[in-house]
Amino acid sequence: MATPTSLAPVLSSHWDAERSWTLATYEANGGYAGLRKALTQDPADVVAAVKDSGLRGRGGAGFPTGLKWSFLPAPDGGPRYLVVNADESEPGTCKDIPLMMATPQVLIEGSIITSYAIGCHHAFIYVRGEVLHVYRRLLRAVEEAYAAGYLGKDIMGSGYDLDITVHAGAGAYICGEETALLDSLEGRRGQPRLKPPFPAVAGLYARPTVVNNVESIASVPAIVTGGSDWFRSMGTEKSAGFGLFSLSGHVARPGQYEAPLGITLRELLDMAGGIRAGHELKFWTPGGSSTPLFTAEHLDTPLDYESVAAAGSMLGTRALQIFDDTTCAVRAITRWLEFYAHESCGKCTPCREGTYWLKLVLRRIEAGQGTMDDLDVLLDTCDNILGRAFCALGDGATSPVTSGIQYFRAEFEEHITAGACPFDPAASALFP
Ligand code: L3W
Repeated sequence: MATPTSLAPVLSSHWDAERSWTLATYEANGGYAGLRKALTQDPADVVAAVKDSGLRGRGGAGFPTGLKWSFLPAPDGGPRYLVVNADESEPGTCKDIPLMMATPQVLIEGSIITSYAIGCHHAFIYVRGEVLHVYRRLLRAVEEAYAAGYLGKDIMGSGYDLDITVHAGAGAYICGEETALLDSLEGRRGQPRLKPPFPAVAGLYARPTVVNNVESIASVPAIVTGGSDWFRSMGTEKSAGFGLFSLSGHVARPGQYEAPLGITLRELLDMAGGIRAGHELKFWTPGGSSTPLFTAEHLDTPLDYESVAAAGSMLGTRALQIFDDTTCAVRAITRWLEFYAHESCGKCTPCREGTYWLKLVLRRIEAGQGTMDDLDVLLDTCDNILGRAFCALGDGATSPVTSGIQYFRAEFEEHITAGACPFDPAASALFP
């Protein structure tokens, strides 16, 4: 874990401490000071502090966190819920899982503060099914928090009660979509629901529910202790604070880098030891494979929501997958579409059929058996998915295809005219 000199690490401050995941280490590093402070405040003031901080959802969409909390209707005596989306599955995204492994208590502290702020007495952490080690670590951390009086009845003598349930999914990308997650949590097949109503109004068991990403909730304790002005002093005016950037692929030191929003890939690469020795950057994803590709011309694009959008992509989950000049763009895009076609939940036709056909046509081109018309078929298929799919999965699947053809049309055409892939897969070593 590395951090630029301009920012003292916050979320990752003691990831390297011995047994960082224990409650004792967390408390020794200032853990639970935020909860202690929050419990002396009016819940509405905690909501206001998070709203003023400018924190935006770290799960991909960047929706203002405090604003989402304030959408909950006035209490009516019935239950309301917090559901933490820990279903990290977006290709390239690897920040929530390391965070939960290193410091699960910060997620629990953030969940308690958030629950207190929104008047919730039962919170859920929905964790991706494949990551059993994370599930076990969270279960143990929740047990420790109960034993220390941070969870259960009359938390720290405040009169406030909260239970947390950790739930493991069955391993489906679609369950990272907030309403599919809620269906899965209720015991149904995970498929997205029509919105509106948004979960804030009718979520888990049709009750008002806040669904937030792990990193968003883990940022809350620091905002409560440090204050909203401190948080706003980092990042940019509209993209405040810091975040975890996951660098993977052809980079000397892949990993998670905590940095203020607005940092550039060039600066992040300086921290990560640069591109693989002897090679040049070819293309990269700013926010996971669901976000349009960037190339070397975007090395100095500030990685904040506005600048990335202005340059034609999305900040998404800050999953920076880096590919050098040995990588076949067609192969990489085909691999991603194989993923989306496999993970499409099948509920809507544009996504179910569209991702399947994109995969088939891409495989054909990659194998040197495509025709020039296939490029039009790809773009036309994307056109019939984008904005027509039931949820963001379909839209996201089109991003690598349309941006890939935009930047690498000549490479697609070369596969067709040469009747073979011009790249040696062993040289890239990422997509054997
Ligand atoms: C109440 C309103 N609530 C919006 C809430 C809404 C949700 C949040 C954002 O997709 C993106 C997607 C992926 N009243 C509201 C309201 N809300 N209006 O605000 O909503 P939305 O629809 O903008 O986005 P989303 O459906 O949450 C998320 C992109 O993230 N992404 C995904 C990564 C995947 C993972 C993973 O691995 N699990 O994170 C990457 O880029 O493509 O565009 O809570 O309810 N009027």
